[in-house]
Amino acid sequence: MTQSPNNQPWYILGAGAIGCLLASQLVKQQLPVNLIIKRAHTLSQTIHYQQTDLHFSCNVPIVDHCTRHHTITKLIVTTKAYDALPAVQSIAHLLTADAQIILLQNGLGSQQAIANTLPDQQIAVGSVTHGCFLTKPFQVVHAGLGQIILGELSPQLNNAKPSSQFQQFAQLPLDIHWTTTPLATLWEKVAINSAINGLTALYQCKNGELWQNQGVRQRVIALCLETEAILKKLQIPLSDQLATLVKRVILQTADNYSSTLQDVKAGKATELSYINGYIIDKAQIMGIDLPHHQWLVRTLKEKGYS
Ligand code: KPL
Repeated sequence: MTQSPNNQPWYILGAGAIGCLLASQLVKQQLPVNLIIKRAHTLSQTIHYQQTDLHFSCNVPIVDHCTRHHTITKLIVTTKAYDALPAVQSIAHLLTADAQIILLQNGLGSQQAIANTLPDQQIAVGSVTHGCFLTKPFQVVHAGLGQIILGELSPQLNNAKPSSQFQQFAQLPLDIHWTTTPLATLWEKVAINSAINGLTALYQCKNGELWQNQGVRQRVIALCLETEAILKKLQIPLSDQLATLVKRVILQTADNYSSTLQDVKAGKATELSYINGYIIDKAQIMGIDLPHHQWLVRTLKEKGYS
């Protein structure tokens, strides 16, 4: 029996906080979903979702990434940026030629690398601002309601509305918005993160502390000015002056530990190569030095954070 595209299951690659959040929301909408896990030892996994005093648990089938018994037409990739390309390559043999793929990585660079290896599939890229974390594997706390801004990567598919399977995803109750300029959205997030994340890792501080110390605040502003100059050259618009956007995010997330500081504390690799590193690479192609970004990346490397 052939399944209609709407009934075909979603597959999620990456069982971190965002992967578990999405899996739980798909199950809640009674949409079939599988989690793809390397060297899976179990056939299903219970995901616990918590948002303040709302709790629920759901069971999600687990698929090993080496399986040959599945055909994937709907894929969501929620791995770290540096894991995204190898993870997608590891399941590429399961993807149909018309598969629809949603990439939700931080930073920029990984999305284009995946699109280059999958020229036929339809790819949407997105930026997630929901605050969530795992208390244990598969136990996700949805601590801050945010948004997902999503759009198709391929310019000829620049529709104002999401196409078929993307529409199903866009209906999840996660304040999902569709854009025709997803790269500008991702660039704005990269620009903001590039002035916050690395500095919080360097000074081992909460986001809000970056604005409290005058010397550190000046570093934030210097990073913003360098990034803004590059974005101007690339003709990528921002919704406001970068320092204003960054100050707003710092104050709104004052009590947060940035994802980069959390990675450093957990002894994991950071995604800074896809944030500050991406901006430095773009500048280098144009023959421009970015002394503040370069200093930040170099100083973090000297401390052993990459
Ligand atoms: O996106 C973030 C991150 O930590 O990666 C911010 C907005 C800085 C919130 O912590």
